[in-house]
Amino acid sequence: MLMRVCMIVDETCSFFKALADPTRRKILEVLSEKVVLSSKDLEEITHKSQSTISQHLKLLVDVGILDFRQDHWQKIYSIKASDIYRTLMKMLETLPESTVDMLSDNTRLSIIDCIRENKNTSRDFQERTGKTAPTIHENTEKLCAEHIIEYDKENGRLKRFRFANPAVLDAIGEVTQFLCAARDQRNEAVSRSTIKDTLFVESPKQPLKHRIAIMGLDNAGKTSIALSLKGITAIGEYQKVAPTTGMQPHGIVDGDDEYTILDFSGQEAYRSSLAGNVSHLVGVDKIIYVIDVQDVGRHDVALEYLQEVIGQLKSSGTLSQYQVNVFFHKCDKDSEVINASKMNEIIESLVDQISQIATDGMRIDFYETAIATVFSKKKLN
Ligand SMILES: Nc1nc2c(ncn2[C@@H]2O[C@H](COP(=O)(O)OP(=O)(O)O)[C@@H](O)[C@H]2O)c(=O)[nH]1
Ligand SMILES: [Mg+2]
Repeated sequence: MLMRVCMIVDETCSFFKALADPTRRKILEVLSEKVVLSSKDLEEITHKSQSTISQHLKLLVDVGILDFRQDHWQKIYSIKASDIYRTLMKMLETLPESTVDMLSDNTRLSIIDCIRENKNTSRDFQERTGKTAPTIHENTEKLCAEHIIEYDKENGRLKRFRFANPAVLDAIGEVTQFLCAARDQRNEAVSRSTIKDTLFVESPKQPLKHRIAIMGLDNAGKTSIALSLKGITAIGEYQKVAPTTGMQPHGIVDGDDEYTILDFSGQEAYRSSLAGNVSHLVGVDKIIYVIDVQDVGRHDVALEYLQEVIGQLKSSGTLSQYQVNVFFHKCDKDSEVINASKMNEIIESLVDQISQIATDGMRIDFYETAIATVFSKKKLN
């Protein structure tokens, strides 16, 4: 069986936490029978105050299991992920209610995820979670006591854990798939709104066809940015990115707007010919200049190249036609290479240096950018 599973333990944990509360479970139970109800109805059924109920409803909407529509002055709720709800109920036919509590814990979910990958010893769990042996022991004991996992007693000193009840595995598999799909959708929505924001060109022409040049050193992330604006969110696509040779156009249509992103190679040989001949940039509305903030050793070269391009445009008398955006790229949120304060320091210094290169009357804006891809993995059994 080919199964796509996301490793999103935190989100899975929040999902089960949302289900672990008796009032919220009651809300779901009622909605599973009545299909749609207003918050007022739910207040009456659960005998809870309006503010309590609305907090519970918000949480269930946030994790994606409930949906609502506004009907005049009130909200009407329904179960959005009814398949998942049914799978969860099926799980609870064979297991106690407390199973849901068991699954709303990061350490225990990570242990379960390890077993799913056939990494089934305490040592595997310690490695995955970074938790101590006693903590792992305590949690495996709890999972065993609830009959979620079990192990062979005769199997020497090394315990190998496995699932005791396939319904749990089904439920978790379905929940993670659901959460993965929701995350993909969110990323796509973000990337769509980002298109307009990123590629927006002042004083739009008729018809609305824009040309945008994306430039910078090789490996700065130019092609990845173009791909992400095209709405490609799968990490595999980014790993496959080969160095661009020459110039590669990417077409993007967004409503009435058509954009052509000219992805210029940043390899040395091509850079010098491009900087020396700016006729490549005729008809371009906007230049996005990408600098890899993490590639500190090549910042001088990156600034030199930018200076050359600006110098050429200035001497051809066309500089004022261009909007220039500088992207400080690979500003990864949790970068292991550079910490946040160092990153800020680097960016401040780059802004200073570029401001000196930029001449008066030039339209130049600075942005921090990063591509956050969905972490997913494939299991082939
Ligand atoms: N850490 C990090 N890596 C990135 C980011 N964007 C792109 N990359 C990686 O940077 C490398 C170079 O990207 P690519 O788009 O080929 O750069 P180009 O040569 O400028 O077109 C690839 O391995 C990308 O996966 C980002 O925001 N953060
Ligand atoms: Mg490229």
